[in-house]
Amino acid sequence: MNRDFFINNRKKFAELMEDNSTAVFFSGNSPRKSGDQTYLFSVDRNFFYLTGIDRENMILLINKIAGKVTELLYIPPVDEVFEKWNGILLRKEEAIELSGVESIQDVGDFKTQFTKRLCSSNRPDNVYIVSYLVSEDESYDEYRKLSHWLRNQFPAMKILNSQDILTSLRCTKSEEEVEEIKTAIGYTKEALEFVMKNLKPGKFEYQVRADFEYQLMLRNSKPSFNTIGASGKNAVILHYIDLQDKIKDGDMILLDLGALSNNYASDITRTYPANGKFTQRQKEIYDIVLEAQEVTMDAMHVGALETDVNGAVKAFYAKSLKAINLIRDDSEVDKYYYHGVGHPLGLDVHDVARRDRIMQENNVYTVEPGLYIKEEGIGIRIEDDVWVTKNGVVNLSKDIIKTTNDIENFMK
Ligand SMILES: [Mn+2]
Repeated sequence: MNRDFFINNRKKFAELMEDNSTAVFFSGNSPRKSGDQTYLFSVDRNFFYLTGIDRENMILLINKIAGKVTELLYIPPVDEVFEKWNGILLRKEEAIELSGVESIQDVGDFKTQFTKRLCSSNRPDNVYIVSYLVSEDESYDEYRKLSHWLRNQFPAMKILNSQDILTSLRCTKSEEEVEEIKTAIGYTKEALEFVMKNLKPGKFEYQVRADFEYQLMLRNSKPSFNTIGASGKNAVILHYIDLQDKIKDGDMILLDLGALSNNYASDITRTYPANGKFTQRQKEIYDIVLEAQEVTMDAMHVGALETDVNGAVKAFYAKSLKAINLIRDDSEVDKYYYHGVGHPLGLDVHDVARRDRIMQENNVYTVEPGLYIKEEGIGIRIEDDVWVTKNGVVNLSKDIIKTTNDIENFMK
């Protein structure tokens, strides 16, 4: 991605922060597994959004003192022994090139320099940390440690939450971000086509997952979350990630999955008949879910309340499920449809969101109605990723086939 994007993100953050403040952002570390082993590193998405750097153990500082903004990036120093085992560390020049931050420091000096800054004559009045929930104890570990240290050492310092600013910025996607999501959707499409071609009864759910993730790996991508592959009755479990069952003839498989492109996520769900042909009943339910998707997209627009969009889907289901005699009363919809119709999408699969959730221009949402009829072993969800523009919603994943006809023809 173009580094101007990240430079601009910092600029916008600085504009929105209070004067005489300093903001601290951690890139995070690989969680410890056992002994000297760690889990795979996944960069803190706020840090990536502000720097474009996907590396461990770094700290970004944005200072705004008397209206003047300065930026500092702390990175691990070159360590030849570390590099022999773990790979080459990012050099100062590369950090500047990627992020556009001009001042690069040694991460080992952070605490001393930061303390000095807080004691100096032009010290900030406020320190911004990332806190996901209101309580500081709920924030990420490094932020929690920092806030405890601040409270002990600098009790007069005001601690502010930078997540509010970051959320307002990250909700509005730039053209470049939408392009990344589209790329991630493209990988998902190609991998799903491979899955469809290789799907057959007798295959195990984990093998379908392997088909999908193998195709992502061939494209130097990876899953944006744990792949869900639920056949038959398993599909009524929304986040089924066991994937141990053998797929039976006559069953469908619900695949809720996605890929990453530069840390931007796609999130797609398709439901396919294992043997390539839907039964009449499966088709009937499938077409209701497909129509629910249209109802959802029609209800979405700039200024729409998320709760109203959810309400529109439920009203549609109430009508449709009564028409096929599955329910008698509107209140019974909850038995067969028990989740929200979508969520914001971006650097996080369940992306940061404002509390009011009024749809605004350049938001990206998933649209994922479903129906889950446990007693019939039917679970269907269809999910696309859409971009809210002032001219209406644009379905970014419309090229991933989803009508029963198109699916049956493709799988023939
Ligand atoms: Mn989703």
